Amino acid sequence: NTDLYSEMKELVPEYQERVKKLKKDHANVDLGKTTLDMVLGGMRGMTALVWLGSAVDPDEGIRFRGMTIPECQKALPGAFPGGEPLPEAILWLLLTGKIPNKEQVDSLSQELRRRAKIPEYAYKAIDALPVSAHPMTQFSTGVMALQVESEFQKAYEGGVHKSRYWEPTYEDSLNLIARLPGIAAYIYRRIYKDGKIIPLDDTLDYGANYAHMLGFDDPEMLEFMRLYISIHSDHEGGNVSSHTAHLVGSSLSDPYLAFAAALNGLAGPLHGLANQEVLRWIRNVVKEFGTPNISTEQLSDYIHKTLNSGQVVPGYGHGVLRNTDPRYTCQREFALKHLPNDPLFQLVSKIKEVVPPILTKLGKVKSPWPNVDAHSGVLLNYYGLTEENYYTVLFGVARSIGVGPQLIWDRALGMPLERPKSVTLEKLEKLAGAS
Ligand code: NMX
Ligand code: MLT
Repeated sequence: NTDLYSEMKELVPEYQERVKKLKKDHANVDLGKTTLDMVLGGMRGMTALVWLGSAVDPDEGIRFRGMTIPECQKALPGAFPGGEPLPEAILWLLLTGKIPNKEQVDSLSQELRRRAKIPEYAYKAIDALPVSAHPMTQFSTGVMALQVESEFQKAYEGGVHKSRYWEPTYEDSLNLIARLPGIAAYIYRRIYKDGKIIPLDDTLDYGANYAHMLGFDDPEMLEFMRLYISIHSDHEGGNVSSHTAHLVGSSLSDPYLAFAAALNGLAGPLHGLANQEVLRWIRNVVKEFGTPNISTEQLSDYIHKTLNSGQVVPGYGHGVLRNTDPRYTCQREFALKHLPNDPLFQLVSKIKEVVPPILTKLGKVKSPWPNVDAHSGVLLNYYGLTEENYYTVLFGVARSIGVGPQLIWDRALGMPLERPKSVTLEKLEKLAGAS
């Protein structure tokens, strides 16, 4: 099939059968116990979700449908031979589990462009906010405005049978993914440029078009955007944004409502906002010493100053990873290839040498290594996207490519309302024998 929907139509019954069999024959398989530590510790290590698109190994990092980032870079079609994977290819892979060919990816590119029309009132909803509103607030508002056109909501009101929920969910998810770059670019141009919309270019792929609508046309920047969107798309199901989308979607809220909620989680500094915080932190280092070319001692002093004032070092540590994030590594490789002499890139490399031993010495940080956010800012800055408050919007556009497919599968597989049990503190003390 060159068409994604036809591919899904074939896959859905097969997956439904697999889930039915699991539930029928293996319902009581033990997936590990729940400890008090997990309940008080943000559910770390508790297996509680199924997520089809990707999984994170603590040491090795992300695999998209079983494939590492270097494997994706090799196997997935790019804009040109040897180019970075196209976000459309990642979308196809995450949704179907299959590696698309160039024809399939091109047809999906075209489909996304066809779906990209943004209603006028979505711009107006954003315009109702002051320009000073944080870009993520404007983004979440824009997504809420897009919800007016939800196919799922219409179908539900029209009494659609539950076996067909996935179909309007597919429509909404694809429309949402298609429209996000336009909404996101409008916000950028409204806040930082002349406010004029740059129309979609019918010859460009998804990542390149987003860069183009922001106002960037340097082929290297277009290539970085393809890589950026691909690697930020998915990070299994338990991260705050993905989990939020799944949770909200489980009440049969449509994909727009679920994704707006996900964005509000992504906007937190311990999650997606960290990329903004990283560049701000790096700029503050440069401001403090008057140059990016600083000694290890100076950097070490600055890190201690951050820690002593009760703040985290942004871009370091992770809830699951216990090693350098491969998303950091592939951005580093991109930088080594395209901007090896950039002073801020060199500072980022130095930070990677100095931060981990200091965090390790604290004795409580489970992973002292850099995560994805430690690197993206200096690359964006190099290509002229210097406004760090905007960075989480880019992350948000990318995350729709991971969240959308799972919402489709949630509905196709009849995933139920998510409703875990909570306990009171008194009950917890009683269960622990501490009262
Ligand atoms: N700088 C200073 N302290 C840290 C850091 C860090 N980078 N990372 C963890 N810690 C502290 C953490 O605050 C906690 O302290 P306390 O017990 O006093 O509350 C202690 O170490 C144990 O935390 P962990 O179990 O290692 O980490 P946890 O799983 O709770 O949190 C993060 C994970 C990512 C929230 C945490 O590492 C962090 O705050 N990192 C900096 C912010 C960041 O880069 N976030 C982006 C994550 C990736 N993303 O895009 O979402
Ligand atoms: C993500 O990409 O969502 C972050 O690395 C956070 C996480 O996985 O918890």
